[in-house]
Amino acid sequence: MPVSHPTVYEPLTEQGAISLAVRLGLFPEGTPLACREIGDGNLNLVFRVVDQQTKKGIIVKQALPYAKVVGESWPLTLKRAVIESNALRTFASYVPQYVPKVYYSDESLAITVMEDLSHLQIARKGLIEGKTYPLLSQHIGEFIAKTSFYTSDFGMNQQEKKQLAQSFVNPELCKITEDLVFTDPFFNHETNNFEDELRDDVEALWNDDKLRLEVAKLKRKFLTEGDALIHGDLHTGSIFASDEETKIIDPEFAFYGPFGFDIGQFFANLLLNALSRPEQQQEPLFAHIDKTWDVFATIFSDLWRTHNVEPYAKTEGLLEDVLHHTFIDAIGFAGCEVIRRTIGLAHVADLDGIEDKEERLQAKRYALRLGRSLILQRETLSSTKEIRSLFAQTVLA
Ligand code: SR1
Ligand code: MG
Repeated sequence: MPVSHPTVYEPLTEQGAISLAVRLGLFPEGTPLACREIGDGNLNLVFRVVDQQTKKGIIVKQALPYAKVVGESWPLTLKRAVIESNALRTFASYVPQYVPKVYYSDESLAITVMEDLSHLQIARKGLIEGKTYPLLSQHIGEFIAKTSFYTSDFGMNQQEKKQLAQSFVNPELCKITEDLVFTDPFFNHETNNFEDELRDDVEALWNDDKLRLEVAKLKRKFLTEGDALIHGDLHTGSIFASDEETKIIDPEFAFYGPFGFDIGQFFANLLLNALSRPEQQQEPLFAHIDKTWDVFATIFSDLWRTHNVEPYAKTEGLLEDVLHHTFIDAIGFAGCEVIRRTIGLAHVADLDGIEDKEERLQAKRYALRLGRSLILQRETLSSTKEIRSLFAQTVLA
């Protein structure tokens, strides 16, 4: 019986995802297929279509016209699906080993069909279980260094860079970050979400003029600095990992943004996990922060010296200046992310999953203090190693 296929947008069903996989010829004819919707993120439908005999699968991801985490009252552009598939393809041209393969995309149906990564685990889940993923920071550092260098004015033709930047203009998704990361948590805003017991700590943040000024400076950077094509939402829930492999998923927030943003979000989510662990299990997370920065700075610097297209590249001090500002910004962005994941709209399971209420509240108080210190002291840190003492001071204060 012929199967009809929608050409105008409608949310897929599990059967619809199977039909699509068959139509695309992704499985040999007659393969017994099963499908389940497995999306547990804030925004999209994610279907896994599996060959019941070989257990091999594919992923069909579809954007919904609203934010799933809030409901239909928060409409959201479907264009993010095309941003995501184009970002995955662009990243794959530099670091194919760190992104899922894209098999197909359809802009009008807001669909991306891609490699099934279910042999890996979402890094946030694994970290919460106490895993350490020895290669995680090596891979993330390399991913950020290569994608940001090669899409920047230093690594590609500067006219082509502007065209690429144009194709990644992503105002609606950037606005989510502008609001949820850089604004709402620092004001008494209705999107905030925190326990009554934290009200005094939160109000202290809202009344902190010094902090407000620094967050405003960081927000301005996010709004205005188009250094490179960044992932835009590089938290540990956007990373699949095992002890050997790392894959970065979900770049629907991708746009031309500041070099330090992805690094900062990754740092923040490692720190949020550290806050959920007993002290003696925190070191691997700090070591990941050190390694991410070391790998990023080393690879970025090598590419700068060997592949730079900018006539000023060899000017004494320019690379150091770029790295210095990227570092400071990353620490500041990390502070904003730590705070918003604690009291803003979208939380993280690392903190919310702490079963004991008093321990959970304490971890969240520490998170607020840590976020504040990262933002206010970002220019005083000279290396990631100092994050350990900043963390210890916050927790002991
Ligand atoms: C309404 S979306 C909330 C959050 O989920 C995404 O993963 C981003 O982090 C966004 O800020
Ligand atoms: Mg996401």
